[in-house]
Amino acid sequence: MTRCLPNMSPFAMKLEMWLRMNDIPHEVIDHIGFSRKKQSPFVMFNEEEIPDSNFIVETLATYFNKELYPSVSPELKAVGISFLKMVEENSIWTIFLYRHVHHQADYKKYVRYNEVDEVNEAIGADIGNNLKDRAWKHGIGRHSNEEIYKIGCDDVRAISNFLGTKTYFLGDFPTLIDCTLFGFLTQITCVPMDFPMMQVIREECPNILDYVDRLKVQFWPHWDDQKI
Ligand SMILES: N[C@@H](CCC(=O)N[C@@H](CS)C(=O)NCC(=O)O)C(=O)O
Repeated sequence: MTRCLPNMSPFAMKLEMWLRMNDIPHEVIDHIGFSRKKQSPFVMFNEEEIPDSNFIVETLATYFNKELYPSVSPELKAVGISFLKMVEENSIWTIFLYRHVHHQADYKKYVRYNEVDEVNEAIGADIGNNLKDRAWKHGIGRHSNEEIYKIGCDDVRAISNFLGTKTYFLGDFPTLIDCTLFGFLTQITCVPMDFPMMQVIREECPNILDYVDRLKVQFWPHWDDQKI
């Protein structure tokens, strides 16, 4: 198996990035399991389980007196929230479908759920079937593969166009949307599968590669030691 990322969950990557960005002490537990809402990530905080990356950051932001969108205007905050919803409710499906459903065999090179080969295989197939079913109910699963990738590529172009030459997505200060984007984009840029979205990034959106690198260098200095 080739290790390429600290975590193969974009939502866990987003959460860890936010904790790092805000200097909140934490310990990452390598745990294949779900919260009471049957999703990951979740945190144990003051002996209480908090599921869902957005509810987690809201709870911790209140407790540690942090702002999710510090130093930005209400208009820019609205843009940040809109892109966050686009990525988390729409773009993310295009990666999940590409790797877990359309290219399950290839994806096995980069992720391992269990030491036992047969169990690993069965979990991978289960995740693929579950995602296919959920994608159909969401609606995106009703499109052809090409249409799904077009949706992903268009979202990537929108991210690149809005980012432009700015340091962070909303300007001079890092905010929650940078964490969501980092979690999403690294699943494409760091996993050497032939994502159509990666082709767009390479050919049309070099600013995305610089942006991801910038965030990595600033907030994740020991990245190479933490790839799983
Ligand atoms: N809104 C949730 C989404 C989390 C999510 O979709 N996590 C994925 C793993 S990356 C998951 O648990 N999928 C299993 C499922 O939804 O059944 C959050 O922000 O934490």
